[in-house]
Amino acid sequence: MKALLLIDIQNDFLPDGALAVPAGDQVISIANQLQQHFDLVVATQDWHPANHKSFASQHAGKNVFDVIQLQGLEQVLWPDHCVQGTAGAEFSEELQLHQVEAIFRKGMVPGVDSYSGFYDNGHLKSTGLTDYLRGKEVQEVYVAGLAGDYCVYFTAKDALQEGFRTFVIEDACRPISQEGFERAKADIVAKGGKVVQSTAIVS
Ligand code: VGL
Ligand code: ZN
Repeated sequence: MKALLLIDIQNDFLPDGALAVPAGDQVISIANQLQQHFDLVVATQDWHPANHKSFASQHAGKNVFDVIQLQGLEQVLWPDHCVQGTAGAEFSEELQLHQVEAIFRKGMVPGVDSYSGFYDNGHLKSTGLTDYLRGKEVQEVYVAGLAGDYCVYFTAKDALQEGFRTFVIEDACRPISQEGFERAKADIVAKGGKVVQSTAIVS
């Protein structure tokens, strides 16, 4: 079985959002076209409490994009984003959700960030996504969404580690930094994953 993971296609990552990913809105129509080609579609949703420690606003004297140590992990400090219950945390209104069977939320624990749909950044707690996918007999995981160099990358890396055949759908992702995305894609390929285009799936 083949699953499509739609990563964090939420208003705050779209143009005019709190943590806008350049051209992030361009993934939406591709994500919509892709869904009918999969046995299973799952979405992730970044879902932070207002006092989340990944927010620069929670650290006196720190600025957005500074890097700090947080519970022993390197942490980029972000603008406040995807705060639970706010419009910015909602999925784009243009994203089709009727085929999305489950939504895995992440980033709820204030002291630890969670880029991957599978685990927090410290790999301390599972979201249950691995067991969910195995329960549906999924062997192949295709990853798309935002941001290509953060949550897509960390999700794909964990998918590989969990033993899924893993594909990043390059044109269905947009990164915060293009350079970061190039490194991310190279790392996924080095770890045995594949980078593919949506046209190879929808045609
Ligand atoms: C993300 C930074 C902070 C993402 C989430 O979805 O890639 N990036 N939180
Ligand atoms: Zn976040």
